[in-house]
Amino acid sequence: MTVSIGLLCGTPAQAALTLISPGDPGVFQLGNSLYTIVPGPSWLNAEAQSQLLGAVGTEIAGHLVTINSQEENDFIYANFQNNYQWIGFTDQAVEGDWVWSSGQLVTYTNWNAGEPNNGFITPPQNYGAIVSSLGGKWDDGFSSVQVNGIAEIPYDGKTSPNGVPGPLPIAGFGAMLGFSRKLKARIEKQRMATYNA
Ligand SMILES: [Ca+2]
Ligand SMILES: [Ca+2]
Ligand SMILES: [Ca+2]
Repeated sequence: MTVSIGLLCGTPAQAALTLISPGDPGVFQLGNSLYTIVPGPSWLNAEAQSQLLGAVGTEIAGHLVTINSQEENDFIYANFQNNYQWIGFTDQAVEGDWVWSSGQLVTYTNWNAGEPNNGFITPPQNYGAIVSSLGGKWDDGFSSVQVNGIAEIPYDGKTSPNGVPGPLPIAGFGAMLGFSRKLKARIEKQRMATYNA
């Protein structure tokens, strides 16, 4: 479903988030985060798609996943087995300075042996991916790689960003199911796309 937050608050619309919930098809929860696949094909588009998602009751925009710990990496590896998928790690601004798109501090890395190698050619590899065929290790990939990403969306199930109970969902499960089917179709289409490590 799409909710205009500005409209609900009686102010000009500034953002529209598609809201997801624990238990929705393809949505997984770990602690105060929800995770789901977002379509690429590029890292930049997958990040943009992540920023269009929020959780029902919380309504804070997501990002490509920030992997903070071995526990979170194990969780992502266990639930998203699509081989090569974008995570929110990038050194696009300053070569070799890897940062999370969420702005969170780097507390954990899980690079595959020899990575990040920047690809050795131009344009360089500036975008992080988790690779299930490598046991959940990470690679830095080219912007031309066409794969999906994994989004992480803040969720506490109780409060909105200003600390008061969030608005009730204004669309039914049918609307959410329609959204999920469309998303699944797009993801399946892109799953056929090729990639290069
Ligand atoms: Ca995280
Ligand atoms: Ca790089
Ligand atoms: Ca690489």
